[in-house]
Amino acid sequence: RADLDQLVAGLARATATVNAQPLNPGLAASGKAQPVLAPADPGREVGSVVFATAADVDKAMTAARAGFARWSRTPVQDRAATLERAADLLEKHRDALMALLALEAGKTLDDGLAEIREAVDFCRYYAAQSRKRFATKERMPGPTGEDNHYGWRGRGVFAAISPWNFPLAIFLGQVTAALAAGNAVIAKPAEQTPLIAYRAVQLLHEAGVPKDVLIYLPGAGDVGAALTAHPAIAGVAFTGSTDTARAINRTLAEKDGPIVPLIAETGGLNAMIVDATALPEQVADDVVMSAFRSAGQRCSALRLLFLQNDVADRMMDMIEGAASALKIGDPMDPSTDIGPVIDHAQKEMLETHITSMRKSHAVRATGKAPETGTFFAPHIVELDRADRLDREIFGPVLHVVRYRAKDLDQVVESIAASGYGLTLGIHSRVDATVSRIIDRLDVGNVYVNRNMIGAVVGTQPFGGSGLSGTGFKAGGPHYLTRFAQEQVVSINTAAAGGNASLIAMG
Ligand code: UN1
Repeated sequence: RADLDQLVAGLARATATVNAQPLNPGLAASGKAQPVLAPADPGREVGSVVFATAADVDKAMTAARAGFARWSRTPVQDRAATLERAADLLEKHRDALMALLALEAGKTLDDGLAEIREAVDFCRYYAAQSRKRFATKERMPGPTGEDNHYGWRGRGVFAAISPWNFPLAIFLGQVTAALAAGNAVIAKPAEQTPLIAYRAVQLLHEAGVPKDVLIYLPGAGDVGAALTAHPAIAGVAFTGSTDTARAINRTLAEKDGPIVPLIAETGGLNAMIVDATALPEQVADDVVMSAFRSAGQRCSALRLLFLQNDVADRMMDMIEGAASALKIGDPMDPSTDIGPVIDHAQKEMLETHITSMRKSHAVRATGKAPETGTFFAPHIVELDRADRLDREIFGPVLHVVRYRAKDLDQVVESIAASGYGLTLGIHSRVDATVSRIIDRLDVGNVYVNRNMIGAVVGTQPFGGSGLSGTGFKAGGPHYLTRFAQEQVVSINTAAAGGNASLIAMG
């Protein structure tokens, strides 16, 4: 309790307005000043930022090209140490970052703390991975008189385009992966959450990432579009909607300059299957956590729950009971379970969805949301068929379908038919059922007899396939290699002089 009081007092002190200033000399953004408003309290200005315009992209690129030339030759160990210093700084500024996450993104204190933890983990994990993979060249066997050295290098200037739902963790996950692999980065945060990204970039600069190696470019969609279309861009890391990922793919295909990769994590129409052998109390907890916590604003969140008929009534009662105990309100209050949704547009989208669902389905709200601010109470929608839901509804709305035990294969087919493949939950104590479901579905992250959110960096690499993205797993052992390029140097050691110094570099 004393710790909590101290934390809350610290947060109150840390809620100063953040007015983003140009971070790079000569690279002041040329757009309009934008006020950033708090979703929980729209009268409150969290700070302001000047948005970049498409015209600023070229200047940023020229600077970042110069930064890349130096950073790519900086020893891997030094780059890794810089990211580790950034992790220390994030921890040091925890309270101020939590306050900003609550104000700008409406994150509860639990979610804010977890998000900072994740950002710190990304810094440390990618630093460690870069040391392991990139610090030494591997010697490949060759015939007598020949030596082959296999190694990795950065690709150039990466664009990092990130979402508002994890404005610190995903933002820094992309940025630090690209940096650890030896790239320079131009980072465009979501337009709803530019201030937390601004603070993160400031801290990385303070840790020693040169200002022209990491360039902060806040702005709207036109800035992202100009960035991905720039001929000198060497790759794009993107998290956001499937439609935007497609648009980026088209832009990359058509732009001048080198052929470059897209690393994309997009949406999900994530399902959970609960059979009659599941433990009801655990199901209720896990469903509420997966569907409603973080106001359902996670790509990993549960959208479509399949309940076996025999247990469905009881499970529904327990889920509704647990959901109605959630407290919706001020994200800075430690007793709050669910904060606001990100903005008015998102709230309206949810209201429109619920209104249209009400026409032919039973819909129940399980709590009461405050009137002011962009709050939205959790809702449960009972569907007669899974295909009534054909797109991701990003918010605290759970869709439920009942199924008969003999129709399990149809349930699995209907999940596959959505085309998404991000997360999947299974609650069953029959191993054969669990394997049968897993075998038939192309889903990136499967959670068995637990909730289906909160993948842990390093042990639960996260990312999906199909409509859910390129399938490269953030926080996993192979992620960094997606940002780097391989090079093999083959040396004729029998030639006069022997090139001994080149061989030594292996
Ligand atoms: C997202 O919401 O964009 O596992 C993906 C989790 C988080 C999800 C991140 N890492 O819940």
